[in-house]
Amino acid sequence: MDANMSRKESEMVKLLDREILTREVTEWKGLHLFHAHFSSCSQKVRLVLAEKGIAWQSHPIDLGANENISERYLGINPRGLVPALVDDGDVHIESNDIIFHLEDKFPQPVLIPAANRGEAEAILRAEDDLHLDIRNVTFHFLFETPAPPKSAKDLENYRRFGASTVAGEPDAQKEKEIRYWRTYGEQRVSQADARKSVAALGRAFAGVEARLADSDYLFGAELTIIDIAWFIYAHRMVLAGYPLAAQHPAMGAWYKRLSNRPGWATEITMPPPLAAVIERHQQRLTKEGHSITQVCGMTAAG
Ligand SMILES: N[C@@H](CCC(=O)N[C@@H](CS)C(=O)NCC(=O)O)C(=O)O
Repeated sequence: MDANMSRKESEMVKLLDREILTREVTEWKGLHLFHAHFSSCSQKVRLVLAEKGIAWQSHPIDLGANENISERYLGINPRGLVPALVDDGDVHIESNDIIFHLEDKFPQPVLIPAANRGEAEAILRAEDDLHLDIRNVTFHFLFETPAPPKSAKDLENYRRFGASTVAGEPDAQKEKEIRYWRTYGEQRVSQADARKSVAALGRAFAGVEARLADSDYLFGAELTIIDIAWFIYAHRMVLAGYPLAAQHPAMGAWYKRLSNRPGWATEITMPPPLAAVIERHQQRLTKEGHSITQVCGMTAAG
């Protein structure tokens, strides 16, 4: 993402009415979230909803079955990504934009303090920029799909369905996603790329660690959206076998504290079949000398 772009220009946000091709949602009242259980961006939004005590209706999208690139879902989010929020018939996409929308509409409890709003935007932008790294880590150290998860036909439909603009502008994001899936289908995530992604996330975590040197939360004494966002990435890395507490001790303690917060356990509890898939994959990696700690030269303790 271009560092000079503002959030509005870069992440855009609310769809124009003509871009909502699945028309039924324009009639919906209240808050509806399209999301997936094991999606970091969905987790972030669900934790915001939980912390604010907001009632919402759940519309799970099965990423494994490519429901996100069905004609119906592309008619709701032309980028084919979760989450998407429908609020009284308006469609908001991009998790960070959804969060700012929720903060403005439901200001209590405050998750984005007014004094930190600009900084929070910048941090969330940096976090969003690491999304591909989180994907690389996930698809290398958590599981690896034996067959390409999206066939050539799936990708053709991905390109074909859904509006060609987002918030009135031609949108390059969908093509980027298609390229990612084509490359992943051909070569998966190489060990070298996975290692680079772990290093990028480790550098970001060092910044988080520094913030925790003299406060319980990242903006001081109270939980904010920034804690939620980094918690989700920390959790994904822990699942990948990253020794969080050994690498970043203050962050390890913060992670443990947040894990015990009411309502957060559901976000970090893995459905048993998925937990079993991850465990099997990691046992194989370890046996081959390719686990995250072996590949990145870290001690496994922690
Ligand atoms: N920048 C987007 C990223 C959304 C995103 O990439 N979502 C992932 C799940 S975390 C997704 O929908 N992946 C589609 C797939 O796996 O096919 C946001 O913050 O909402």
